[in-house]
Amino acid sequence: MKTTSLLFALLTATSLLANQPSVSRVEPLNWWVGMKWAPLQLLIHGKDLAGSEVTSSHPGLTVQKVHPADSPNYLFVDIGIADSLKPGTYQFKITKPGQKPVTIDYELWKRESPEKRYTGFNSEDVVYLITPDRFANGDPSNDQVEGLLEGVDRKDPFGRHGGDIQGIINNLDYMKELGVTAVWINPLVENRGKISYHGYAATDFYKIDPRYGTNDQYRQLVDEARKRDMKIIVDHVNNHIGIEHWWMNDLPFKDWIHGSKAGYLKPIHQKENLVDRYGDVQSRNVEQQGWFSPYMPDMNQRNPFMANYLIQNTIWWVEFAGLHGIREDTYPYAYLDYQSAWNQAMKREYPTLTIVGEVWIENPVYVSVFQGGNPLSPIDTHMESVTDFGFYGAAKRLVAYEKSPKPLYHALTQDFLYPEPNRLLTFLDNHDVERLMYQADKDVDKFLMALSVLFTVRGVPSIYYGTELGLYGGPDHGTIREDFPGGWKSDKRNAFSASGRTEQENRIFNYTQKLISLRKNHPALTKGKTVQYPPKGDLYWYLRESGNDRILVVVNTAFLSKELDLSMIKPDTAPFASLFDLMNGGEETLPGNMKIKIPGTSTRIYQLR
Ligand SMILES: [Ca+2]
Ligand SMILES: [Ca+2]
Repeated sequence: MKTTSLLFALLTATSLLANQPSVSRVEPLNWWVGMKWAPLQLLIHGKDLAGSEVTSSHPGLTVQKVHPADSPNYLFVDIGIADSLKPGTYQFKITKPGQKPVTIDYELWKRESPEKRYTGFNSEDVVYLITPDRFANGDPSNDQVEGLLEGVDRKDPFGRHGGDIQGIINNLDYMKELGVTAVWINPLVENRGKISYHGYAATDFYKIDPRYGTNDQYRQLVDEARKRDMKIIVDHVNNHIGIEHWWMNDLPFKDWIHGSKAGYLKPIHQKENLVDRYGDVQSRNVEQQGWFSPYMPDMNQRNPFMANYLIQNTIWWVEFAGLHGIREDTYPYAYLDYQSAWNQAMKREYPTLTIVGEVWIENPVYVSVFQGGNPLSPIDTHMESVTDFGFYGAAKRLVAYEKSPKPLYHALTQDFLYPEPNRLLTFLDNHDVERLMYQADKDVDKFLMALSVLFTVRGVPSIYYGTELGLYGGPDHGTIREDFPGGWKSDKRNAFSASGRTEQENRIFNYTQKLISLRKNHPALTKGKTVQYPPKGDLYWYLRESGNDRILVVVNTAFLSKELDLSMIKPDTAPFASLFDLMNGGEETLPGNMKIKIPGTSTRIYQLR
């Protein structure tokens, strides 16, 4: 009898122990007092949490609702935070009948003064895009991190090269010298998987990849940038994750992601069908629910807990680091109703933050519907800016394919489609497409001709790191994202300083620096009105005007010089008597016949005086 009781007691204790709840993760990691977003929804992950009661240690911190998940190892808990609550550490108690309760500490922080902290970016800024693994290795001690598969291998174009946050901090002064005012950095959150140096396969949304540094170091980067009057733009992904993401082995809900490792849809990258009034539903679903790659599962933002999770995570990073803007990856691939709600939530919390959505379609018709306030769009995205792939697709044709200004002229004639064309993010290259020097087939004149256009048209210009040197890159992602020369101690030369650059690199650097400075000093270029003229063969010209600041830009894509008839140009304000060549210096009085020569393969930027 005794033995049986003992056995029974032992069994009970064992089964009790098996059901003892435990907590391994609470997200968001912390929150702040005085946020607009409410209620805060905590994700609590651990073991055997289903059926638990959650209580708080303070009346100012109320547990409004505990939501069970499909997996017994999760709780989603709605929390109310009184504005009067003092920042500090509070406790939540998780209690299951007959079990020892689990207590978790949760920190509520004081918000830092919002002045300057969240100022967005606009056409007065110049954006510099960095692929952090390839820019500069400021801390070789983090190149190899225990527990992460990929170590450093600079010979492999698709491997990790060791660049990091410290490398970016070390070179902020270089960027300042060039004149850029905002830095967009490809994603820095943890990517545990293979071939993940690009950063778009997140495996932990709340952790900077240890090969780049720490969360605190990221905040330090933003602070260091702010000291230099520079802004930081986070690269964010609502659409997909990496297959090694921690929750893939224990999904909270059956519909947390679309499909499963065993079976999933594959997008056909026909984004036009999202706005096609005749588009079939099947293809649309494939586009929005397909896995971005076999290693990048697709998140289901129509699961309300997933939607809350992603919105809170974005707010968390902006608040934690004091960010100025967001570049949202693969915008059309996530549900458009969710994306719109996400944009609105961000704007409610940070009215001055700028969000630019990546819409990779080289046709303004389709890009334009993604800018907020467009009545032609099936849904108002409430998004201030979109990546101007329409401009990119046309402007690269100045130096490649047709080698003509006509596609650019035609693309700009379609600006009537955009509610705010001057808010578009313009570019000639980025981390996904061939570098400008590659497009120009190593022809420096062509390269500078196109670069001059980028810095004199409407929009927010952005360049990819190394474009200021004319880096050539290659035909694929691994080689496009080449190492910045001098970012590694063992490099033969250091192109971060003039003495380490070749003659050609210095020519391009100085030219870029001058274009940026010109843009900063001329309101006509940043916010002036545009008047463009139909191209005459290889000759194309446009006028930018803001009050008395009148700038004439002339592009000649022909090899030989061409004549421009100035009598066609009539600024709003007053007639002009001379032209001042802003890049090369020198004033020219108007010839009697009003005709000037524009050298072959060049862009001339004149101020009308
Ligand atoms: Ca490193
Ligand atoms: Ca999707």
